[in-house]
Amino acid sequence: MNSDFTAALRALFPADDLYFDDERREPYARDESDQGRFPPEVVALARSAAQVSAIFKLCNLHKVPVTPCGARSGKSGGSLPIRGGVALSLEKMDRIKAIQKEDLVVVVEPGVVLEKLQQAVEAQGLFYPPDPNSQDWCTLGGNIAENAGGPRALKYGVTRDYVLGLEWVTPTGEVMRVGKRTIKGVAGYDLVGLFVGSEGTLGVATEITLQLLPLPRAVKTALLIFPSTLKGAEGVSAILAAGLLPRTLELLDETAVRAVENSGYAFPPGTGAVIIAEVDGLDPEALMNELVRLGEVGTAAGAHEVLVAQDESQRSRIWEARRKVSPSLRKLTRFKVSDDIVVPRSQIPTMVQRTREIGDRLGLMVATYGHAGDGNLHANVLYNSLDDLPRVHEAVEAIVRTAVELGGTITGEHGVGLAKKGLLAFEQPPELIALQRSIQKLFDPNGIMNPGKIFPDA
Ligand code: LAC
Ligand code: ZN
Repeated sequence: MNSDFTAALRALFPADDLYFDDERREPYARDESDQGRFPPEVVALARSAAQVSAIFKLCNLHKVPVTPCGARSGKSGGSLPIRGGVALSLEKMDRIKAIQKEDLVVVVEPGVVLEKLQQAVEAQGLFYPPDPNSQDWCTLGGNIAENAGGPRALKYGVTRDYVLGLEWVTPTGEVMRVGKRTIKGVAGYDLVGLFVGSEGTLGVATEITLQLLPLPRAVKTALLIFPSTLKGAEGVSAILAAGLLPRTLELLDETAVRAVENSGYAFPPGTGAVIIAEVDGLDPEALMNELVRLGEVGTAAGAHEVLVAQDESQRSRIWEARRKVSPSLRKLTRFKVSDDIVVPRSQIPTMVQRTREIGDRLGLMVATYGHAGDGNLHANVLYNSLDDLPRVHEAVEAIVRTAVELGGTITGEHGVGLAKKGLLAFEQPPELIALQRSIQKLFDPNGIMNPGKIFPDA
């Protein structure tokens, strides 16, 4: 970064919105991916699309890499400035601009924290379902960049399904509106579909138009207790095959259960694995019937206990246990790699079994949990010594290959980012990767935008 670049940057941003000092740059060197520390040379806090456009133009002129970020809650390293340069944070663009109740639409800036949006729309009887399980700190811009999913995707789909339109700044600094603000609309290519999930490589959203749903009037949650992980996985398949559509079907395997117990949560004696099932709708009585039916199917598949949350506090206790999984696993061993594979739903028991076998074969502890109803499992490889790393990489590769073999994918919601760019070729042939690289080149001819992500190194 030369002095001309820094001088031009200082002309674009007020001094308070540029961090050059070590202390304030440090947090921008990390995210939730455990991929390492990559400090940017400068952090710039954007407050408008015009500034974003100007900084992208400047970065092109001086060939300086720029990596967009928000809350840095991502799990694949998407927001890590691995080539230094600028970390462009959208965190200060945090206004909810409009909630249009009659249109069931909300317009937000990218730095809005998801929970703030959820609370604002719920206060008006509206509902925004996607929630990657970090709602108290993740931002909408990051949700868009990664196409975030989460527990409720089973019934309600993922972020992409709610994005109607975007104000988008391309890597060369053009500000454009893509998409629409109506439910239907097919004019031109689906650029919203291209941009959502582009992991910060094709530009950034500076305004987001989302569709909403009416808020379900009733929600009921149950904990199904199984003697073993395999029985739990079979329970998931059985529930789905019975034609039930709960809004969540989360599975915690034996290791995940143990980790959560270590953090102070008590499951009934004999708990091997658990399913958290949640149903929602308009009529509480119909809902209770649905949950009873779900419990019967679960019991037939091997659940020895079904506990239904009797009130909101019991319900939030259950979800607290679920939210604790990832941090609790982190405490079991010194290190962990968290995976995010998806398999067709019929293959969930096979995937769970094979993951266990891979861990056993390599002598590594593996915990599997997650959005089993979607076939989306977070397989975490836990280890204590950096000497284990070759085996850990072997395990991750084997898990990912198995998912692809079973008809699945290498990532369901965390993205490829830095963590999995070496694994993309397991799933996609060279021609497909080449086509995507050409799209990237079209948008970002100078390769300044979040370089080194998604695609394997040449
Ligand atoms: C979860 C995040 C890690 O499901 O995706 O907890
Ligand atoms: Zn998840």
